[in-house]
Amino acid sequence: MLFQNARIENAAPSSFRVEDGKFTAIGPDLVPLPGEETVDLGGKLALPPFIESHVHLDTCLTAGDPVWNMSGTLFEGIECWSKRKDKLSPKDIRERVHRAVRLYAAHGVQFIRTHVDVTDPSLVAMETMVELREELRDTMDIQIVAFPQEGILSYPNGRQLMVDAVRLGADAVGAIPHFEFTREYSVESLNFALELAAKENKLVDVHCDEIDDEASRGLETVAARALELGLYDKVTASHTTAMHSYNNAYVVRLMRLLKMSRINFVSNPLVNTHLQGRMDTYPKRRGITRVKELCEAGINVSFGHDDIFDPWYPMGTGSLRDVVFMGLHVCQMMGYEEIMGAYKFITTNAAKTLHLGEEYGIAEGRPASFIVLDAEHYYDALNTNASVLASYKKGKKIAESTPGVSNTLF
Ligand code: 17E
Ligand code: FE2
Repeated sequence: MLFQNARIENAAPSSFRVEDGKFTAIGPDLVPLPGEETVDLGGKLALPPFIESHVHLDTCLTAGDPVWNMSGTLFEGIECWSKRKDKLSPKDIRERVHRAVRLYAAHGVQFIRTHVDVTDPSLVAMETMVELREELRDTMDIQIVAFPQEGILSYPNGRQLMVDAVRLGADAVGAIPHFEFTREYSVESLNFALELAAKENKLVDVHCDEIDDEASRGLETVAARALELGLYDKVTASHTTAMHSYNNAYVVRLMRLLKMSRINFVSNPLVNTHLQGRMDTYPKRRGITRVKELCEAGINVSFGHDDIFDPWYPMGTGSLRDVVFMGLHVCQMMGYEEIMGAYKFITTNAAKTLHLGEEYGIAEGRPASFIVLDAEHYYDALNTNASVLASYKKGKKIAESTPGVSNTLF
């Protein structure tokens, strides 16, 4: 099948051929082979599929059940979730994850890294998510992080639960240093998590310093261990909101280590704009990690949604456009080139974090997975909240949408 007249990643119109679920040719001068089916993409923007590099699918769609988060803080969210955990069952998890995956798919997402809370002696969410990862394989690639929401050292039997979760099939090991009881526990929990990952050949994704405390310094331990254990870019630091509040002298010292360690960052600008700064009066901190400076230093950063309608965030439709839109505002990255290239936060940069390798990208020989947006370039797509007209995964259309029409009556 020949797809014609597509602006691939903001470039001039071009064509690409898809055979047996792969891209077999890409270029402006391709002509249909005898009898070949053609699809005219009408000069619209084609991108590699969107990637959700940070979400909690096990908690999604539970806001207000059994209680609403009234303070809007991360810590009250954790309390609310602790109450909801008692009601978890395979049926409840399956139903919510299926709904969330459909929301994402309609918005052009084909890959999700989900954190799954393993501070639960039953590990029911982990077991169910491992099944769902298999079941949903044809429509959504899911990567699972064993996430100790209530701590590794500060939760009963926390270490063993992490080991069990990895045995059940987690792809990555998590940690939450800023939630551990003490600074010593926080360092020890990170040593434990990264050593477990090194031993079991897993990726790492740490909820790292998600607090407005300038003394929260889990990140330096994550980066140092990533370097010393040779894990490098297998390691990701998510949130890192305390970095917003670090003093500049410390950040300059830290940057050297971050570059040497080659770790990835995931920032969640939509949710952390809502959760952070809650103990401030005025001025209130934005509480987002230093995305602009990390990018300028050549460090890989992607953006995640983090939550869809759960104890930490009472909104969300599964559209990563909202995440990018907020991210560019709050990080003050609104230069022309920055806006035009911002899709990379939810495509190629996220692909690096997830280690998708040759499985991802519009290039000959790779799986023919791509999306078509109702715009000519990403600047316009972002600004107009353009619909994802079509989403193809390995050559098969898995979602489509018809843009709404508004008329002025004057
Ligand atoms: N849990 C956590 O520790 N931090 C978050 N941002 C969410 C869950 C959503
Ligand atoms: Fe998170």
